[in-house]
This record gives sequence, structure tokens and C-alpha cells, in this order.
Amino acid sequence: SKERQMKDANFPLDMEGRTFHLGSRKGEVSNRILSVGDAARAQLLSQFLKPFPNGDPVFNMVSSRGFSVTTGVVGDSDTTVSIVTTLMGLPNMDFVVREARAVVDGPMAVVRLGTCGALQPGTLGKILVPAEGCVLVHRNPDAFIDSEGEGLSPYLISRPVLPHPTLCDNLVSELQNTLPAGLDGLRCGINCTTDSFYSSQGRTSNAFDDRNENLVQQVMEEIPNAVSFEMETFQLLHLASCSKGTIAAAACAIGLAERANNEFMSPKQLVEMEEAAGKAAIDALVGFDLSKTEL
Ligand code: R1P
Ligand code: URA
Repeated sequence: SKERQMKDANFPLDMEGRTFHLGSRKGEVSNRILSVGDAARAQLLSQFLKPFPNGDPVFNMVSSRGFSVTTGVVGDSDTTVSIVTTLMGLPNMDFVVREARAVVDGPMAVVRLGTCGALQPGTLGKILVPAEGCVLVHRNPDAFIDSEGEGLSPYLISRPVLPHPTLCDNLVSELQNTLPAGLDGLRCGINCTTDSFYSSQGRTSNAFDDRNENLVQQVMEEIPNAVSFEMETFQLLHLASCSKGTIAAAACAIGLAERANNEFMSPKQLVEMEEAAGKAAIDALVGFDLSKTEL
């Protein structure tokens, strides 16, 4: 609750050793984490987690900030996975990765299963995998200052960060096995993480000065193999690459909305894909050798 007494302003923990935002403590989070955006996806995929061999039930908690952690054993294995709801955007992924890292001992593997805007024609409903990397597309506020912004680009595109190659390969082969359309159901390329669902994904609005009418075209010209727009993967892959070899990360996202023709998946199709891709992501985590997080 809000009344928790915290200690250590540099990395706050409460008196029970719980982190400030994710709200978990040692023993509650597995070394293998499936990060999903929302509570409904976490709930759907918790069907793949079973009670612990000692009889303890599947662990579940929701923090005061709305993050949830569900930890259990996968199938007949004795391997645990935690499903964490990461909510939306770069700062929330930062909380999840840093605060999970703080309460887990040893190497970690994290896979994100999200939804995304599908950039390539004909990829609505496919799973888009940033096997070739992930860039950050973000608004450049300086460009919007009337007196000083002239000549500055209103949106900036970072260089790509890469997923962990073995974890990403595991994910692709599990997806191939699990998706109804097999290989046809997925497309690999570059993902673009953005700092807005709206402006930096090229959604236009009369309510704001966004200068983004040509942004999708610019992204596709600069990154011809861009497959998706979403809002967290860059932060996950970037932090993993800065984790001193302790975190392996990979990601995939369901093409929920196709940008070229403005089509949306139906809720029923979305649940089917979440279930298939979620199973694949969990199996990819279970099959990953944690001693190989270092690149
Ligand atoms: C925007 O609607 C949200 O959907 C995508 C974006 O990354 C953003 O978080 O992912 P999730 O479905 O995982 O939330
Ligand atoms: N998530 C996003 O970030 N963008 C989309 O268009 C759909 C889902």
C-alpha cells in the first residue's frame, strides 16, 4: 500500500524487501520471465503454470502500481516461469527489468509477448519477431521549439539493439511448432519501439502539432525490413545488453493492427494467437540454458 515505509533512496526496498513499484521480493520471481502487456493476457497464459512439486500453489501478486507477477512450474518439468504484466511504455519496462533483476539471483532470461502495429502489407495477425534487431523511434522535443527547432528532425531513430541470438532462435522455432500456420504465421525483421502510440507511430491528429504525416514512410525508407511498431521491446533489449551478461532477452508481438490498410484483428483471433504464441514463448524460456546468457 501507499503507506509502506521504504529504505534506501538509491534503490528503494520496503521493510519486507519488496521493490518500490513491481512490489515483489526474493523467492517470488523466477529467473525465466514472460513479460506481457496486460492483465488479461497474463491471466490467459497462467493456464500453462502449475503448482510447485512441494504442493505450494501457483504464486500470484498485484502491486499497488498494477504490475502483476504469477510464478509456477511449467508442464511436467521442474522449471519455473514468472508471467509479469509490464503495462505500457519504456519506463514500465525499465521498472520490470530492474526490479526483477534486484530480487532474482543468478542469470535471467526474459521474453516479451506483446501486440503491435504491423508495418508490412499482409502481416495482420502474424507474429512479428525482431530477430534482426529493434530501434527506438522517439519524438525530439527540441524540434518543436518555434524559435530554435528549425532544421531539426521532429522524430529521431536510434541504431538497432539485438536480441540474444539463442533465445531468439528458440522463440522462432517454438513459434513455428505452435502457430496454426507454422512458418507462414510469423515474420522476422526489425521492430520499432516508440515513445507514443500516437505521434511517433505516425498516427495523425488535429489536436496537436505532431509533424508526423510522413513518419511511417520515412521509417520504411530508412529501415526497409521494419515489421512492427510497439512500445517496450527496445527498453528490454537495451537493458539486457547493458546487464553485464546476466540477462538474455528476446521478443515477439502479434500484428494487431495493419497500418497500410487500417485493419484490426478480431478479439477472438487475438486470444487464439496470444495462447499459441504465449505457449511458444514459455517453452522457449524453459528450453533456454541459463548458463549461456553472456554473449
Ligand atoms: C499499446 O496499445 C500497447 O500495446 C502494445 C504496445 O507495446 C503498447 O504497450 O503492447 P502490449 O499489447 O503488450 O501492451
Ligand atoms: N500496439 C502498438 O503499439 N501499436 C499498434 O498499432 C497496435 C498495438
